[in-house]
Amino acid sequence: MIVIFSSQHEQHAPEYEFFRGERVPCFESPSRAVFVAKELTARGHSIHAPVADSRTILSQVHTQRYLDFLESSWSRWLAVDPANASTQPFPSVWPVRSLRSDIEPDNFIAQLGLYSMDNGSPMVAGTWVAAKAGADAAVSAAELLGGGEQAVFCATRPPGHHAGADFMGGYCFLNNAAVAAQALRHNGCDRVAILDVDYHHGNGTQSIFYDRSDVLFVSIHGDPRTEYPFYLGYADEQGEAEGEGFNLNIPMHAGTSSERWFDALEMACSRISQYRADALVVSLGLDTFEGDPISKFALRSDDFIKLGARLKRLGLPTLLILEGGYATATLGVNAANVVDAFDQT
Ligand code: SP5
Ligand code: ZN
Repeated sequence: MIVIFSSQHEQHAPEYEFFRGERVPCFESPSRAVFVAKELTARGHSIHAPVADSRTILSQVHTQRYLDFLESSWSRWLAVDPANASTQPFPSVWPVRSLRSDIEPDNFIAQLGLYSMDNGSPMVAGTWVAAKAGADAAVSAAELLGGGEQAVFCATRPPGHHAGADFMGGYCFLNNAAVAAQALRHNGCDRVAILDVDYHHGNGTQSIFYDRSDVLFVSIHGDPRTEYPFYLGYADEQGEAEGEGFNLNIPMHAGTSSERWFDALEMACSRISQYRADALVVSLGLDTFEGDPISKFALRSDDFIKLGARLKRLGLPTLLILEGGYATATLGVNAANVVDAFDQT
């Protein structure tokens, strides 16, 4: 399988995030992509840099004011105080219910809160360049599918599925899976299905396509009653307006066995088959792994072979896009297991 990978990812290397009030090293680290690229290379896959410019598609997925904010964030952060060069910006105030989010504040910290769902997306000087390279990879992969390729894997970081039209969150800045789906639509697919198997609900992707029937969103994830992102991902969210019936959430309790997880995958696949999609985008989070440090499902490395084989059986042109997965040393094996099973089934 063709793998798209940009070395620009390493420019996004924040030092710390917050956990229970303490600074801790970021779970979402450059070594994740290094392990993935290394394992795929060892198994004989060819690795290509992105060639497309995602700007046009990005502006169909995200608002222009959010894109402008992201691209200019680091210089705005330095404008607050040049000494900020050695620190990371974090939001500290958010426009929740009864506060106004329609007015663009001048204050950078106020903008940070306006364009964030949490304090979980640490930024550095190279964040925009790295995130943009991920979106470029998604568009490049969509173009390869258009050219007749059966499947492409984007070994992308930072991840994307928590990022909405106008906000970042959960390590995500640009929604790579949404960009991929939109690029496929742009290139002539009438119906695109997105299957999100990351441990965490893909709230950003769901919200981007919630009122659309041309992109089906199906997600299996930890029950939001107890699991991040908490405020979206319930089973009663089925889409609205045109999109009514084109959103399927399958929340599973923390601690779900791999056997039950594959039952959920069957339900997800049957909805996707029934939809008669022209192409499939998989938000391939690997934090469902039993060894993941921040998640609570129990898939073993061999289960990712089973996942790849089941995805192949859908019989659709497929873009696999890396999302979460924080058992870093095993991430390459788990990703390559999906990719190889897809190729060999
Ligand atoms: C793309 C993706 O997987 N984003 C995940 C963001 C999760 N952020 C909140 C994590 C809360 C973690 N609780 C950790 C318990 C560790 N013992
Ligand atoms: Zn996740």
